Amino acid sequence: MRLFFCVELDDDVCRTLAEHVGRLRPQVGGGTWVAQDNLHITLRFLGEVAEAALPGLAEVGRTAATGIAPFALAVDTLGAFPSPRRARVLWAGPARESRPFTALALAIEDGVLRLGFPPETKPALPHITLARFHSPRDLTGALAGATLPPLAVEVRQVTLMRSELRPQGPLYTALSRWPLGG
Ligand code: 3AM
Repeated sequence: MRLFFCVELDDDVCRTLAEHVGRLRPQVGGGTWVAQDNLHITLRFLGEVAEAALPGLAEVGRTAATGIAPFALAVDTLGAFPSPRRARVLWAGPARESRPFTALALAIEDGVLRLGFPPETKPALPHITLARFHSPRDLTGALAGATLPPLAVEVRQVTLMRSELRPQGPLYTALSRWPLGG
């Protein structure tokens, strides 16, 4: 099964994001937009994982979550990977680095490396993917005029999510959740 660790978002955060994204969408045009209920912050993508690995991953999730106290992420910025001029991913996220988020992602990385997963090569930047583009798009204009209301994402738990890819978009199912701070 295809799995990833993530931070789920409260319904009100998803709703507010979806409203603002709705305004941005005509300007951006095209792209594959993430369904409101699927918005999340990825901590670590794992890919295809055998069922036998689940107990080990549960231990990784539990240990990482227990070691970090609950924290808030100020989601106040819209951005693009790898750059606004050649965007493949449009995201919302915090403008500033979040030490607790980085610590949480590193704790998970440490745990999955011990289980034998190959190392993650990309830095763990907290972001909520809003849309993906098959070919790079110039979003400098759309992003220059776009604003987000400051959103406080309360990070209270880590989720191990299953992703089933379907033609109409992925179906996410939470397999386990662990509270931060134990
Ligand atoms: O939340 P984001 O968009 O950053 O892009 C996928 C999504 O991340 C990413 O895992 C998250 C949940 O699907 N993802 C999908 N396939 C991937 C891959 N092969 C991947 N990340 C890395 N390698």
